[in-house]
Amino acid sequence: MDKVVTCVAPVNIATIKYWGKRDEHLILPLNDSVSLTLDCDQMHAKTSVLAGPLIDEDSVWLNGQIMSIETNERLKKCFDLIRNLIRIRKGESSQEAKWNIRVCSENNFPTAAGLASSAAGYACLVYTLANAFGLVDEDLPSIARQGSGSACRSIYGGFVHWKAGIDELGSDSTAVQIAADTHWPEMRIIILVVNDSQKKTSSTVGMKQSVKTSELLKYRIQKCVPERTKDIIQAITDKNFEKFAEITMRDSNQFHAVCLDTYPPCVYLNQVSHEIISFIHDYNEAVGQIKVSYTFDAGPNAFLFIQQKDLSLFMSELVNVFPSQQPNSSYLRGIETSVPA
Ligand code: 2P0
Repeated sequence: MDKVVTCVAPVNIATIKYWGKRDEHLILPLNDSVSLTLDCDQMHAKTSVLAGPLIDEDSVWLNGQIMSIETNERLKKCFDLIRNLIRIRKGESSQEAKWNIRVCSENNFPTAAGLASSAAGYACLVYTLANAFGLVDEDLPSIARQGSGSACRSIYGGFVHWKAGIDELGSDSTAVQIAADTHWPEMRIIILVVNDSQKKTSSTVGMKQSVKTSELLKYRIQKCVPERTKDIIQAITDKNFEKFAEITMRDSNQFHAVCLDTYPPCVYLNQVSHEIISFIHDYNEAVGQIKVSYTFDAGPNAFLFIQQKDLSLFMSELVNVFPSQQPNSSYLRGIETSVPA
């Protein structure tokens, strides 16, 4: 290979949250999750790969800083799995599996701030490596999953279902596309960045603690997620916004309830997040219909879903209530992003 291969992978926003693993090493989840992948020109990771016999060692640069591959089990695993795939597809003695690889990756948004950076990062790494070696393969979501669970969902655009699966080796734990990004052209996402600093408890650590200590997590997995997953897939298929929006809000709230039920608790939402939640419910009540919904990942930043026809009225209310970048107060920056272009 004598040329650099560059790919872009966007973040995905979960409407049914992944929280808890049944296998820490293989990154197998306890429950199904559902998400929407943003457009490539929005929040994304951009990764370039160069591989060849003349490259002296593997190296990975993330946002201008070199990463240690040897001490990063997940990064190492992704390299190993891609090399395995090369041997499977091109033969045991393939020289390409022995080449060293240089990777350079950048996010165009804050890293590790609860904005799904690892999902975009690992999806992009695996997809770019696969492209560099000419491997278009159905195994890519499973490889990306072993970098970061939610990364398997960013391999696909549009609406995506990550099936938890039951196989101990994870053969049935993979992502499938529910609908392409063209399916629901009215759908928009507004991202309100409340705080873009790195979160205190990483998702990996937080979910491990929840599995150990939260009774509510067990209830959520057995009694709530299976039916919600079925219902939200139906709502997406039918483009039933009210149903989609209600399930999304309920699932976000339950996920954060699980975080508080964890001991010691994982507190990801802050005062501004709670003000946004109240504002959305007040707004929907005032207009007499669910026109907008929220979801929060492992951080205080809000992801709002709304349809294009309702956007301008809502935005005018939003900027009234949350004027951007007020000095000396917790502020809220709005990035409006849309799905699809
Ligand atoms: C999600 N999150 O479904 C949920 C909601 C955060 C809150 O997937 O340990 O970074 O790498 O598998 O994928 C974040 O979890 O965790 C996440 P690992 P990951 O989007």
